Amino acid sequence: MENFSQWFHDILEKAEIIDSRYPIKGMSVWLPKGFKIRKYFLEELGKLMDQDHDEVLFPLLIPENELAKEAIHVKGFEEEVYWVTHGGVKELNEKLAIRPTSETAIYPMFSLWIRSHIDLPKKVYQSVNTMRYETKHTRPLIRVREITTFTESHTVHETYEEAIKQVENGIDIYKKIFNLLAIPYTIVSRPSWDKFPGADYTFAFDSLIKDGKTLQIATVHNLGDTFAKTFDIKYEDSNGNHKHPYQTCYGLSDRVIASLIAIHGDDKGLVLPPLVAPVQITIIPIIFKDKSDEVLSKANEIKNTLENAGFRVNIDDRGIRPGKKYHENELNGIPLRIDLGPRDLKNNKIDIIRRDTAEKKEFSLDGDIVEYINNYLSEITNNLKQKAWNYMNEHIIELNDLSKIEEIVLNGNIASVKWCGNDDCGKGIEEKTNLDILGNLSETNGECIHCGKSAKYNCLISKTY
Ligand code: PR8
Repeated sequence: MENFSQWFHDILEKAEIIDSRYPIKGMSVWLPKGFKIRKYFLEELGKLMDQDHDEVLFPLLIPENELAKEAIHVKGFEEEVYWVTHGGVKELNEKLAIRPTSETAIYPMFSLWIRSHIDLPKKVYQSVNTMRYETKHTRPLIRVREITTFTESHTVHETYEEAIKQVENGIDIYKKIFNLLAIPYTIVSRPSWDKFPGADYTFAFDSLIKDGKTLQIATVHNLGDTFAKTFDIKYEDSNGNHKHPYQTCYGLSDRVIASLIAIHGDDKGLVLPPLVAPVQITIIPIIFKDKSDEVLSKANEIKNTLENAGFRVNIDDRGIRPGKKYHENELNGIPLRIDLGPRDLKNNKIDIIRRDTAEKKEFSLDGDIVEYINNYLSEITNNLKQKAWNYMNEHIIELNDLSKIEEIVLNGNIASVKWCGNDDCGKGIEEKTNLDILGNLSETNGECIHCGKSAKYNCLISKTY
């Protein structure tokens, strides 16, 4: 993959994920294949979210006065908000913001819903579209102006400790979904200048893309009681005292789909983790005139068995050359291909070819095909996970010399350095190197790579999207 940017652009088009020719910058059309990947992703995420949150659906529009209430928050989004100013030809009395995120839509309602400590904790989420007038270079799925797959969670708690705990829970949920998708990640606490606007602190998941840049794929924020104070959210505790609760929020987006395409794909096309593959197994009947009925009926029998067990199966019996079918299946990232010809019928076996390694195995149809395929798909997910984690870990380089950092990072790596944690020093590093401090990975001691004072953190530095 010589030129990642071109590869990514081409794959979205060739594998029919999205059509980015929609005539508004930063907005694309989800095509049927892409939409299915998105749907299976959202279903799995929904299952995880539903275990501990209630799903809700808030309106798209936010009154200007609500958006403006939280000063730091509104400042952070000032340049990115789309406004609705007219209803038909009539100018609205109050401008309405299209949600860039939903704190200021949800929290005024929380203030109506939350009365007593028995209403807490409250944990809700929604999967919606949001709009941000991004000023940086837009890219399909990666930096869009209409974020079509924004799953945002908002929680409210009696104590700060509970909010801290909820931040950890949010992190755990995201670890689970990324593990299911075989996406490797680093988790850091963002430096103060890169926190979510209005948050006490922000944890972020980043993944390393093949062009050497990191992509922020999820964030988890502790909001403290800042928003509760602004939106007058109060509860009565068990002693009858009225208090402001503590809040968290966390979210992820279309970028997760971008990262799974970018991380696992290869020169032949998509390589999809089985969980989100629109088709998990494709059966290719090798048809000769006299035997075609028998081959097709066996193919259908296998398809039915596998479908009844819950797999997504397709028989590719189009009248085109098998070579062309193989090529298309590879492009579409279908995890397993089954070849079935008259000779296989006679020997009561099939050939199974996996997309991730191109390995071909023979399977005797006397065996339990459901169990075999199930195990094989898990093996594929595990292999994708292992490969992707190895790649990322090999590209995290520990450094103690600031003069080498640009070369190392611009060669496609993430640098891990010791840092004092001081804002001015950190911004100094960013200015000198023209790179980005991702944030703190863990605590440490020793010497700061920049100012030489005592170091507090192992800190990651990269070129970010
Ligand atoms: C919040 N409030 O909003 P966050 N295109 C694609 N993905 C994007 C874009 C974009 N333009 N902007 C952000 N994301 C909090 C938490 C409710 C939920 C993705 O946080 O602003 C990024 O992966 O960090 C980002 O981490 C995630 O949405 C959440 O957005």
